Amino acid sequence: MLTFYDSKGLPNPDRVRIALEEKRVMDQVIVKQVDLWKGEHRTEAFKALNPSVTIPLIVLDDGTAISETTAITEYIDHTYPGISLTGRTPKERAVIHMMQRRGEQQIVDAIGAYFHHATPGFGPEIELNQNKAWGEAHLAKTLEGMRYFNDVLEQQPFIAGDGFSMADITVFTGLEFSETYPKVMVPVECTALLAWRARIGARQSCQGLTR
Ligand SMILES: N[C@@H](CCC(=O)N[C@@H](CS)C(=O)NCC(=O)O)C(=O)O
Repeated sequence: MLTFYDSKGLPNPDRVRIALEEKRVMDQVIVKQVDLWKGEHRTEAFKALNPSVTIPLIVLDDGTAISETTAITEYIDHTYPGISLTGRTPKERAVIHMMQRRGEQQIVDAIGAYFHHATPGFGPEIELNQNKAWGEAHLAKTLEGMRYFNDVLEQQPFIAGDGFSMADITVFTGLEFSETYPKVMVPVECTALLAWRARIGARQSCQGLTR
């Protein structure tokens, strides 16, 4: 059975959990919750599995450990039948990849930099190299990203076009984290983004994300 090192309520592991839920395979997975506030990812045992010291991580039956969210979700999408999350044709795959990368850069990673550098983040024992100016710059980047995705969703129903994909999951989890932890809200004028978020949030896979 696949083992999934999770940390509920954080965007990158949430992306993996939603992908597993979309594939309806949570019952085929062993889930291990890792408390990042307690530094449980900084142990030597975890570092041996993932030298990047980040969650999510999956470990396959043969012992192969895979980190990096997009690598994990590619594995999940190609291992289990059902809905396609990363695209079927070369064009779909490229567009989803591109939009997902924009979602990471402009929302997930940007709000993460704000959280880690300009707020207490995971606390003083974990946040050892804070740079407030760097964090504040990423707050501005996040808000710019929200406006960019609002513009995208004024033109099309989903982040990567006509169908639901990993790109939706990525942006959705970034917004959930943003509003739950550093409390950065989607601007009210971003009506297309807010309407899309309500639609995505109604999916069964997206229920109960907070810790
Ligand atoms: N590039 C990695 C980033 C993963 C990442 O940063 N995960 C966060 C949780 S959302 C984490 O583990 N942070 C640990 C820390 O900041 O010490 C991926 O795509 O999986």
